[in-house]
Amino acid sequence: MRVGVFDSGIGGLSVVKSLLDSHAFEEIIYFGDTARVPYGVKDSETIIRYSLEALAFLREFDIDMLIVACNTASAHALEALRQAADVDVIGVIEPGVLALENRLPDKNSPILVIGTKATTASGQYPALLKEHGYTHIQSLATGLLVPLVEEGIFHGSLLESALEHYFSSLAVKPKAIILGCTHFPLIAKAISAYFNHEPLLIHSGEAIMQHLKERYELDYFPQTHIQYFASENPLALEKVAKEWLTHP
Ligand code: DGN
Repeated sequence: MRVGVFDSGIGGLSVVKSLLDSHAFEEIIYFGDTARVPYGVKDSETIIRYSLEALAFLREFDIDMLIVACNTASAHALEALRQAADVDVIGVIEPGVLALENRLPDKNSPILVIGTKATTASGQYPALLKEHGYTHIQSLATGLLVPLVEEGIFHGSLLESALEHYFSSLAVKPKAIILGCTHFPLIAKAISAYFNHEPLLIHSGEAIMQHLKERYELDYFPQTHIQYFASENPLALEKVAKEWLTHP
């Protein structure tokens, strides 16, 4: 299978890591819209327009499936992409909620969803969580964590201050946290350490792979051929890919 993976920038590489670990793909074409990142502060119309342009680019590669490895684009553009595409389009939101349901069946558990401003404003995660019966949902825009990850700050006092800034006023300690932004798996350890009761963390890449395994007959490929494209500064994307794809 040749899969196209699209993100607003480098964040989708955390999803690519899960795709590579699965060995389910013969070929991955990654497109990061690095010239126009972040999508997380843009309005819905713009996010849809950019996402459709990414689809048009990836279509040139004759892809069999599109993975929208960006929570912000999944929250705003999934329907438009599905209408425009002639292949299956998989976003990260539904797989994230289903992964949570598999691992935390108690629907009264307090759930925290963190993401960009645009993802939070869309209300997509809380709406779907409610549809699945969850009753206790807190949703928080934690956009400052995105540039910290992009700066390679995965631990330390600066990150701890940002976590304190966002989480200190939470009314209830979450039993599970949906990492509703592709950057956040890289700081999963720090987030877990902040809440010293070890909440369950839901990671978009792992959730998407679980979702695909349950719905498709996937083959095993010992090697995956991967090509990376960026709308600006591809060398910077390459550098981050080398760092992130070996990140534990
Ligand atoms: N990749 C984006 C997301 O998962 O929401 C985060 C980066 C951004 O566009 N702000």
